[in-house]
Amino acid sequence: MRVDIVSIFPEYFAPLDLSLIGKARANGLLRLAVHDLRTWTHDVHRTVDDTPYGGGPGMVMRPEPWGEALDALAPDELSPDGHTLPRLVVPSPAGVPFTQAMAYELAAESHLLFACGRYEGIDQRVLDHAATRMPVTEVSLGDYVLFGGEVAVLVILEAVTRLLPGVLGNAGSLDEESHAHGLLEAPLYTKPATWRGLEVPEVLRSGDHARIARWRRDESLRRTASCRPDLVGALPPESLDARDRAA
Ligand code: 6GU
Repeated sequence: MRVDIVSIFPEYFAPLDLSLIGKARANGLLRLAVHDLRTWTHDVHRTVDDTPYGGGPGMVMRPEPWGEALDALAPDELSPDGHTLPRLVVPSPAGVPFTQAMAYELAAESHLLFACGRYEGIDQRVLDHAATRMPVTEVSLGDYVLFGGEVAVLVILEAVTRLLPGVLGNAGSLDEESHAHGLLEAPLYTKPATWRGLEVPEVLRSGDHARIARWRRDESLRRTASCRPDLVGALPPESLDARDRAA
């Protein structure tokens, strides 16, 4: 997968050299480039913002540098390597909620282009114009406000990269984890069997795989009902059996 990120703070993305994302980059599963938006300014002050039309607090990102950045990174002409237009992803507290389902959707794209807004946001015409040429998705991490899109891109990219084929050593972990089946994962334990007087649940040491699966299912439901009742409500009815309902 190819990923381009445009930001006025390219330094925010230093952690993308680390750990499993760094490894995915090193072995070519992820082709990532970070671009400074100010590359596409032409005044001595390299201005990217101005006051909002209609008044109000703060500043808005001017459309011209963004227009040039998107022209450069998503050119209309087909390049020699036969590329297709990217999907433009714009982090914004006003976007659609980012979910594991959307992470899978983005992981299936061949090219993502992230536009990181700062200040109050980007001039709307940038997104409207881009949408005439490529798919555009405004994405929110949740119901709170960040300074800008940079940290959101780190989150989204981590969720997406671990779904790329070949990135996770054990792809089975994708099937067991929280949100894989609309439920939160059951609690986990490792050795020692007793620690500070606390025991690992006996069932997990029983070797009875059917009992263990049933225990995990019950704990998963219990935890989800407690932390995320909204998720239990959203489960398809056929995904709950009689034992689930009793538990
Ligand atoms: Cl994606 N961006 C910003 N700036 N704030 C947010 C967000 C995104 N998601 C929640 N708050």
